Amino acid sequence: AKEPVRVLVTGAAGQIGYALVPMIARGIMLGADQPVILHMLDIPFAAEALNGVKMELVDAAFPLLKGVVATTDVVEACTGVNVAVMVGGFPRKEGMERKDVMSKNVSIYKSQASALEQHAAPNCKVLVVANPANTNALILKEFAPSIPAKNITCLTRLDHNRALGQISERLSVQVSDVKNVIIWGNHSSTQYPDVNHATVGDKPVRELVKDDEWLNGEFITTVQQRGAAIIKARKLSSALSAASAACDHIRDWVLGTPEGTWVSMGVYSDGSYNVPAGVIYSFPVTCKNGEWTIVQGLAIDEFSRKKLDLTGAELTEEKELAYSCLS
Ligand code: NAX
Repeated sequence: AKEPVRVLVTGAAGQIGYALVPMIARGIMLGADQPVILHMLDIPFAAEALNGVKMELVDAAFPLLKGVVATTDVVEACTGVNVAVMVGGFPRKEGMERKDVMSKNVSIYKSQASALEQHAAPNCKVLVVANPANTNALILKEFAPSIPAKNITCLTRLDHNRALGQISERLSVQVSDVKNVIIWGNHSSTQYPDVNHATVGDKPVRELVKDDEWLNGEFITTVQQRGAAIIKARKLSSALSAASAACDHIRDWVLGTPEGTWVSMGVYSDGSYNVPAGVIYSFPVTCKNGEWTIVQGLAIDEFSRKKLDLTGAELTEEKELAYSCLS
């Protein structure tokens, strides 16, 4: 039998946490033959709710779940973890300045970076979900210098999956037949959902949709604004789809992407495609042997170029704002 993998979920008493931990315990993240031990962290205010989640995990009698650590102590939470999914953060409340929210998250991610660096298992893989996801991941990277930069990523797979979903609905085809959309840049409304290389079967999505106006307009804004549309409908932000995307992200990273398919991940930019280096930017990637590689050589037309630059500029600006919160 395989050794259990320790998976940390921060913010585990929140809504994404509640959807995510049962998926992990059922093997959706790491495979149906991979035992797991869940480490759940939240803040003292949520300790009782967190304990309730732990009780439900016990009650669900998941065969793959070999242990549960539920704690408000960041060191205990981080100790020995092989995978860390960072969902906990400070939400933007009405009337709050952007800088104030950034400042709260910078301080959270700075201290959690140190705890992971000192106590996580070697080669721990980190996925940041909490917003501003790209910049929180960057702060985590900066304050955990001994964790390889390639091990620190942020979630844009939800946006990627939303793009697949929109194309599948538009063409009335199975979502599993739509491949190779790309989310470029920031997990924010400046992200660029790109279908120029996407296919259904062996046909380009652009040829099948036959409506460039829709693809360059409404399709993009629908994906960019989908989070807001869910809040409007549910009066709560996306949770099951975010949890599912987090599982997809880690599963593909650890177990590999299928041949001929890429996915979108926020990763430490090396300046590929002439976007800013030194920020966490979402790229098309393939994964093999537990490592991601940016897909190279895709043609970028003029329309796309502007959008890659715009979202890159926003990330540079967020990086500066985050740094200004440190001083
Ligand atoms: P909730 O507010 O339901 O849950 C957040 C939890 O984090 C709470 O239980 C809170 O007590 C906890 N928390 C706060 N500070 C903490 C700390 N320092 N250490 C540990 N836990 C802490 O939010 P939820 O809807 O679950 O969303 C979580 C985060 O995901 C938010 O930042 C949200 O903006 C972000 N999202 C990111 C998405 C993405 O695609 N990257 C999509 C979904 C979601 O909007």
